[in-house]
This record gives sequence, structure tokens and C-alpha cells, in this order.
Amino acid sequence: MFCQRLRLWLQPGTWVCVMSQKSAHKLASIQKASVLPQKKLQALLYPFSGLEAYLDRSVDRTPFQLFQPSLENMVKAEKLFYTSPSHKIDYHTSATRTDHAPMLKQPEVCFIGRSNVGKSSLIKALFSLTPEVEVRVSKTPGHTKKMNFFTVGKAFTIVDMPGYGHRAPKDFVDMVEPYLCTRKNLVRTFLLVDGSVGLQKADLIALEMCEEISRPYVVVVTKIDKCGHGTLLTNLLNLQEVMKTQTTTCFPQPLLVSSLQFLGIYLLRCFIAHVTGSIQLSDTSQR
Ligand SMILES: Nc1nc2c(ncn2[C@@H]2O[C@H](COP(=O)(O)OP(=O)(O)OP(=O)(O)O)[C@@H](O)[C@H]2O)c(=O)[nH]1
Ligand SMILES: [Mg+2]
Repeated sequence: MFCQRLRLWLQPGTWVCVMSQKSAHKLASIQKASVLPQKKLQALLYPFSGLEAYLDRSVDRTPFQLFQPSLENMVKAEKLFYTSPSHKIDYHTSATRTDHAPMLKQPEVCFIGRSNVGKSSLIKALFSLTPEVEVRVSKTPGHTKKMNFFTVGKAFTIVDMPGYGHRAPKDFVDMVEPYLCTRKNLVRTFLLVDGSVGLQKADLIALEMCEEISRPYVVVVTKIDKCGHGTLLTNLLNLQEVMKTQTTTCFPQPLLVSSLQFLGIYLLRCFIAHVTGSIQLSDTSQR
């Protein structure tokens, strides 16, 4: 049923976006992923569904399924991530201080988290339908040294931040905190936590900082491909407990992603399109 509906949505002729010159990853678009078996596709679109079977029946699933857009909405959101002459996706500029940040009017979202947690990789995966947009990733922590601004047409801006913790740039605090506090068009901060290692001391400090700043933010659990279901679920439930008891401005649902396997990337694209006001969600109960 689910696959049938997906194929209906993706019928030839309904997909008008132009694929970029460089070849995109085979799972970069829902259209390409739709050839996968139903269970795999379901886990790719809604990663929590792949974990549910391993979860004790007594655990409340609700907080993990609050944002559950329909396929129609995810397809709508994905279209924003294709570049075209009238909707250019591009690296815009970098800045090391908030007062050097570009004056952009469109809604902005930013990605923060420990060095090496996978911020740049996640942005690269979001932009995988436009692979000519260069987002640099590295095994070496502390790779991203500046705030890098990427514009998505006139719809929104995505900002890749340097990481905190090991090998963080010296001016991290001066750079990131004022940005989070004062940036007017910032509509959402995504705080990344490594799902394969769970919450670390530095993550708790970042959560505290976001709470103090008191602007809406969302926790994104990265690298969910990197560990077994047991470890991931333990880390996830621990995180959920902290979110429930120690946060107020955090969106109660952690979003799960793997930038390498594209798990949760379509859902995150839809979330960004939604919070920036770039799409209106239609019926969300179609899953
Ligand atoms: N297995 C796995 N590895 C990942 C994933 N995302 C990122 N990585 C790896 O983690 C390392 C760090 O990735 P980056 O995206 O550069 O991390 P970052 O948070 O931008 O790091 P800094 O710029 O140093 O703050 C790289 O070796 C990536 O390949 C993922 O989803 N799964
Ligand atoms: Mg980086």
C-alpha cells in the first residue's frame, strides 16, 4: 500500500525537477529510493520505524513520532533541494564573527554540535541532489573553522557551524553564542548528538546553552548506522529522558539520521521546509 502510494506520487511526468550535472547518490532522492523493498524504504523515510520492533512494549512511542509528514509532503519538500536557474542553491559566504555574518532576510537554520559529530556531512547529505555544492567534511575533528552560509534560493539559508569540544576553534564561543542569541532570522537550531556514543558532557553543556538562549531548537541524532540497535536505543532513551526532564524549548522529538545511508534525510528536509515556512503541510496522517 505504502509503496503503491509512493509510486503514484512519483509517476513519470509528475517529477519536474532537473537533476544536476554531477551525478547524485543513488539514495539522494525519494524517487530513486522508491525501488527499495518496502521495509527498507520505510526505515529510510521514518528511521524510528526501523527501531520500534526492538523497543519494549511499555515504552511510549509518541515522542518519537510527533513529526510524521505524509509522503506527499516529503516529495514537496524535496523539490526545494534541487537547484535551478530560478532557485539557486549555493555556498554564499563564511564568517568568523556574528557582525560579519551576511545580511540575509530569508529564514535561517543552523547546525551545531561537537566536532566530528557529523554537521557538515549532514548538510552535504541534505544537498546531495545538488552535489556541485561543496560541503567539506573530514575525519579530523575541528575541520570546520568558520560559520558557512548556504542559500537555498530565496526560501531559506542553512548554516554549518564549527564544532565545540576537541580541537574546536579558539574563537568558538565568541562566534557561535552571539550568533545564536542575536541572529534575527534564525528560526531553528539543530543540535547534533552522536547516536553511536550517546550524550557526552559537552552535549549536556550545549543543551544547557540552548535552554539559556531560549530559542526553539531540535536534537538530531547522527550516525545511527554506526552501532547496533541495542546501543542506539539505550542512547536514544537516555537522551529522551534528558529532553523530557531538562528542556523546555527543545522540540520533544529527536530526529534520527545517517548521512552515509541517507536514513532520515528526507524527513529532515521536510522539517526544514516546514519550519522555514517554505511549504504548507497538508494532511499528515497518510502514513
Ligand atoms: N558512520 C557514519 N559516519 C559519519 C556520519 N556522518 C558523518 N560521519 C563521519 O564523521 C566524520 C566527521 O564528519 P563531519 O561531517 O566532518 O563532522 P563535523 O561535525 O562537521 O566536524 P567539525 O567540522 O570538525 O566540527 C567523518 O569521517 C564522516 O564521514 C554518519 O551518518 N555515519
Ligand atoms: Mg564540519
